Amino acid sequence: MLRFLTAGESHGPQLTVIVEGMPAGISLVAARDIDPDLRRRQGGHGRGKRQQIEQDAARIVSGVRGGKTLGSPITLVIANRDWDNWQGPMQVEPRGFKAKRVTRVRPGHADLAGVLKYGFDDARNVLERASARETAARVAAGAVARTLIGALGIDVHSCVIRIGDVDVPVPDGDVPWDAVERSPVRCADEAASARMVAAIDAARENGNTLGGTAYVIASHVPAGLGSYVHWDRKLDGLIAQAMCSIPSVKGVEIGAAALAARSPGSNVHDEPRWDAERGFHHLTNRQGGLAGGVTDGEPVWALVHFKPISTLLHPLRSVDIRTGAEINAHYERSDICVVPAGAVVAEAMLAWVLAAAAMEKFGGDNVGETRRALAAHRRAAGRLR
Ligand code: EPS
Repeated sequence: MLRFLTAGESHGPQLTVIVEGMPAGISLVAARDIDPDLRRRQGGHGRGKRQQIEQDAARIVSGVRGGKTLGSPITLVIANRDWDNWQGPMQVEPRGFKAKRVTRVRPGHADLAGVLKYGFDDARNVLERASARETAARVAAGAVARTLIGALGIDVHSCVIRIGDVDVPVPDGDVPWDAVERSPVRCADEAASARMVAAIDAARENGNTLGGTAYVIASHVPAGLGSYVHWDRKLDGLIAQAMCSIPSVKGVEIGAAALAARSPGSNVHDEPRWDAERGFHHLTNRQGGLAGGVTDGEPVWALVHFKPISTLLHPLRSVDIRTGAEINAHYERSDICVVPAGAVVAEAMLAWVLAAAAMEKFGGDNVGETRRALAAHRRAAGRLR
């Protein structure tokens, strides 16, 4: 079973990730396979001052020898450079500790819900872990997963299709991924990119924040990942869970879900065909590569909707949890828009879910075994019954 665990507070000394269940024999080099994704997560127009402090890089401290995975747990460490500025309020030891309490909880953030859950009198106990800083650890785990699915021929990409009220159509067909990577907002359309940048700048001027929508797609996914036999093995459900676990995400569409909801069935469902060259395939892919919770052999794609970031320079009104008085919410600093970065996190989560599903179906202690099981499956799946 492939699984990962992250640990670390936003302003603590480091983030730690343990990835367990990776087969042996996969080439894994942090500077080549993980750090580029960490840098992509830090980017995007609309990021705040924290990203100017951090230069995220992963240090592998277990599970890899001579550049190859060993099959043992892989531990990754990402240092928080901002720790230098927070050693007092984030001190681990009790002696001399003085908390600077956060009591003016921020609307839209986990502050109040977390305080109520854990019985805290200081929202910093919540926001340190609820911070989107944790997504750096997930992107690192996703990058490890990407080396596994990459070895199986699957690739994962993302782009931004909406920021605030600026949008482009949902891609159908090939996206120019180079153009996406060059865009400051990860949008392939240059004119729309410029409008999105302008919208973010206007929000910054107004002390406001913006949300939007990311498109995420995995290609060359074999048919048969996931299962229809139990609700908690359905891969569309697992993808939705993974996406909704990303901070700021409030909605996920698998394939053209919103369009399907307002269309007659004859315009929605994907007709299958068979030919000797491609085997079974579909004429369209509106179901996002998933039927009954099982991959159908088409690319898996989803739309991920992000709400605007919660911390506002011109704060909303809130409550002080000490006094009950109505007051402006707490402000330290914040991003204006995280949708471009969020798209990179969504990519990591999709890579992860597919890697876990591939390991469940194909298994293998060594990636050669995994590859051989996949090749046998692909041959069998292409044949007429
Ligand atoms: C983030 C780190 C955080 C925030 C942001 C994203 O760092 P800091 O709180 O020190 O500025 O910049 O997270 C949030 C706004 C949030 O609400 O979680 C990161 O590394 O992505």
